[in-house]
Amino acid sequence: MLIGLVGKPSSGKSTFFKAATLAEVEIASYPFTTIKPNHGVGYAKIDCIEREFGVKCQPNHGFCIKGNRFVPVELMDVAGLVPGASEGKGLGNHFLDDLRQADVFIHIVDASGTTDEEGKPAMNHDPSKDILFLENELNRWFYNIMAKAWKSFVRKTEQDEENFAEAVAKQFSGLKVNEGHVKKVLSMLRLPEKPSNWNEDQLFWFASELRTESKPTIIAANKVDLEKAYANYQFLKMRFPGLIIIPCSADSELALREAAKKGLTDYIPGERGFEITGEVNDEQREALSDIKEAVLDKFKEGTGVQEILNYAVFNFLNYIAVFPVDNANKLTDSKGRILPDCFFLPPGSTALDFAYHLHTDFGNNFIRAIDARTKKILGKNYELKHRDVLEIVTK
Ligand SMILES: Nc1nc2c(ncn2[C@@H]2O[C@H](COP(=O)(O)OP(=O)(O)OP(=O)(O)O)[C@@H](O)[C@H]2O)c(=O)[nH]1
Ligand SMILES: [Mg+2]
Repeated sequence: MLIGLVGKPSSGKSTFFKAATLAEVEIASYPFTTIKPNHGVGYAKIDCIEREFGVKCQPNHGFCIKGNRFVPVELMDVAGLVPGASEGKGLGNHFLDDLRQADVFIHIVDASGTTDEEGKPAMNHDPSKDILFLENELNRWFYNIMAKAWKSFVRKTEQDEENFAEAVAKQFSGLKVNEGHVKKVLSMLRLPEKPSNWNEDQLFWFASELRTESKPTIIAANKVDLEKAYANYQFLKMRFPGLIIIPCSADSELALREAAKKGLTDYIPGERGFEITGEVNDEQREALSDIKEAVLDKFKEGTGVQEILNYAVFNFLNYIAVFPVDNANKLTDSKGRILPDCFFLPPGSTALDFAYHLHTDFGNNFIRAIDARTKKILGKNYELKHRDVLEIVTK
């Protein structure tokens, strides 16, 4: 699963990325700070099962704080996009190709209105313009990729009488488009039956809808700690009722996570409160108190960063988290560690899919799975549930 961060320059993509991953990346107030993409690991937050089972987990990847388990998800931060990027303006949109394999996008919007569409300082910039142009550039990027291959692809598909949805999914699998996406878009658009009869506009609609379907996009209304952002956030929600828009202050989340890492507070990502637990100077105390007042007390989503990541994983992608163990009674792996791993799988995955996810040999030699909660034996077709704990028994 790959989550891609997109947006205009200076909207706060790298700040969001750093807050989520704590990786060292460059952040600055001038446009095009990021040129080469940043890859990193962020975390979706779930209720750990350790309490239910009365044990203390020992995560191999990610971490667990007070029953909150943070499960790794891959994140990518790219260069900013400006209007006309698909025709080569700014840095163009070549770097978007790095995001072909993204399953979901987080569009970081500067909701404070203090930067223009190119990321330069401005006053009262209307952030709804950024949503419109960015969606358009993303769609053009998809369209350009599809248009290049389209004529010969359609000719061949029609000649060989191939199943169209299946053929599109195969041809554009590099964009992580699947048959389900194509079928949904076709039923929505009611385009002429023969794709060779589609005109350019019709192909553009098709490409745009396919982009929206295969890379659903959450809007992070960022910089809500700044003055005008709250009003702009409310306006965006009214202007785009069909979009998921979540208020966010990436900068606050970064400060909170860094303070917690230093042991200055007991902040848990995604929570709305914290206690000061270390030696802080007056300046630090004031900064923390400002964040509490301007962001945490004001928004039910807290700083929004964790809420947005969770929304992407669970609401958009409907992923389920599953814990593998080697011993269903002790909840340990072969080295005796308690609940060391937790993995995300797409909805509808089975016990056999899970076995293959763990290791090809597990899949090939699958005999049965054991549910650690009920100790029931499960067959290969058992459909996984969120927070299942399974032992896979192999030949
Ligand atoms: N007040 C405030 N400032 C923020 C927030 N997030 C980011 N910033 C500031 O916005 C500026 C741009 O942040 P970056 O994270 O570098 O933006 P970017 O989108 O990665 O920019 P490019 O790499 O140039 O595309 C920096 O000065 C950040 O400190 C926020 O939530 N609140
Ligand atoms: Mg950046």
